[in-house]
Amino acid sequence: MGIKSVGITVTEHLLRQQRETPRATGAFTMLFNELVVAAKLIHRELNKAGLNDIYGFTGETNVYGEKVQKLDDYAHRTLIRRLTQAGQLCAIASEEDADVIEIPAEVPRGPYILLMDPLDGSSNIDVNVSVGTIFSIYRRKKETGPVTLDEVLQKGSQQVAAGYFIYGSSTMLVYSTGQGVHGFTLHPAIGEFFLSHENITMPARGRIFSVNEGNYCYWDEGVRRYVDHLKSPEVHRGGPYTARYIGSLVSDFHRNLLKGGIFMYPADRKDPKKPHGKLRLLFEAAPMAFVAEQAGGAATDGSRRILDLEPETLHDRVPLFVGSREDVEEARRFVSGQEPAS
Ligand code: P6P
Repeated sequence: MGIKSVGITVTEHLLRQQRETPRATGAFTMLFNELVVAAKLIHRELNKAGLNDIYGFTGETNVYGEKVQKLDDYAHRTLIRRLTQAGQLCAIASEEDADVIEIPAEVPRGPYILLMDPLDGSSNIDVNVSVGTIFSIYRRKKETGPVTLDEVLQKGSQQVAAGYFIYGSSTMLVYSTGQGVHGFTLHPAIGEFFLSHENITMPARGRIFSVNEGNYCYWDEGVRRYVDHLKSPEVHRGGPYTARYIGSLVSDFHRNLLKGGIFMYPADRKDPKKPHGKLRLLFEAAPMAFVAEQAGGAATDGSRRILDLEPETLHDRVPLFVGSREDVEEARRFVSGQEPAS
């Protein structure tokens, strides 16, 4: 993209990328524009959440047995409604639904599959902490016919696009289609996302680590030694890293994307039903890994590259170490036991 493009809208940005993509039909641009509309609607509801009865719970529980926040449900339904009418999808999978949502045959369909976490970090809504929508877009493997589960269970390296909306002090979109990572900020009075962070690159090494140390006693030895290392006075001769943990993946990831550092959700022995940690491969780890790598960072499960992992089920959980590539590599050495005990 030649001329300095800070300040263009996300639609203009998409159209420029479309013009530079051989055989592009505009289907992806149409799909993405509906994703943006859905995010604007979610932004609006979130910003008045304290003023109507949209706080709190629906009384239902999701596939993970977690209580469903009313705003979770609103975000889920809004995304499905808007993305379905885009006419470019053949299937949607949501962290909030146990099974793949197939687009009805009578609705215009397309070659894309959307995977989403409609409102990640929603347990923070009632205490006014930033939350986000995480999305991942794949192309189906077959040309026609009903979508099969194996078409949805693709490796993260097959993503056509991935990114997130973060509803914070401002609402931002950060996304990549494999041509770098770009950030757009919503101008609420105009209702447009304007390019504000072109070609985001993550520092090779940071000085921030993000992890829930409340799980320390449940971690494996290598993870404990790594976190102890980051807190020790001599680490990298610069003294201890800074601890920053919001408890909202999109917020913790976004800060580290811009400033450098590492986010971890290691496997832990806290819940025998979740031996691989809490985060979901398809709905959280893979899209964040795609963005991180496109920004020059890295993402592993402690040893393997996240984008190489073959999903076995729609709701696979996976340990996640994501952020500055030198930090992620150092974590891998500790977790694998290659780093000598100090
Ligand atoms: P914990 C939010 O529920 C979430 O899925 C991520 O956004 C966040 O990083 C993580 O869980 C926080 O989990 O166990 O530290 O509260």
